[in-house]
Amino acid sequence: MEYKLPMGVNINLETGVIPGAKKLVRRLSNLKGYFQDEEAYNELLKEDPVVYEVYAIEQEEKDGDLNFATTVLYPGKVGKEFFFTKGHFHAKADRAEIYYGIKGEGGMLLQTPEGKAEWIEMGPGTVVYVPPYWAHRTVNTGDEPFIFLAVYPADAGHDYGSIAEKGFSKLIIEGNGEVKVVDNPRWKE
Ligand code: S6P
Ligand code: ZN
Repeated sequence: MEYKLPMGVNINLETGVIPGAKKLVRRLSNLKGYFQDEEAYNELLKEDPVVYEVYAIEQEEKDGDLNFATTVLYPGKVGKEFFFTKGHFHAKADRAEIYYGIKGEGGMLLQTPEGKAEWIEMGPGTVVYVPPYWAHRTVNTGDEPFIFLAVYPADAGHDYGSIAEKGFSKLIIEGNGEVKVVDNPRWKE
């Protein structure tokens, strides 16, 4: 038996950076078609801001192993919609996940394949359990970077297709200075 070696790393709790992790950057141009307000999207595209960064330590896609990653989700809005991550089901749809809030304010939007949605507010110290089969997207509802850790099975994979095409049945928007969860007018079952 060849044993893998254990390791410990320190997450920078101010920046979200994990030393030695693989870094992924998602700019607004990588989120074409995701936001409701196309005019606001095209206007902001001139600057093409970074919407989020992911620092991931990933293992081979094997049953029983674990990956972990931090996400730094920047504050901002496209029209009234707060900045968010793409959102995905797991390719192996029955794989669950744990999130842990590190810094900033936001929340998680979850959805079953039938379109039943749930919104869970997150701040530093919040643990969110993502059950098997639920798609998940995080949203920054604050005015500083929203940073969190995710721990997920190494063989979970990502299935972005259906969210890219249909979105979530709910939108997280700003209205009168408050965070509102509203129906997505474009949602079709
Ligand atoms: C992976 C986990 C997170 C996200 C990250 C970016 O299963 O849920 O690390 O990958 O927050 O979101 P997305 O939807 O672009 O992968
Ligand atoms: Zn996931």
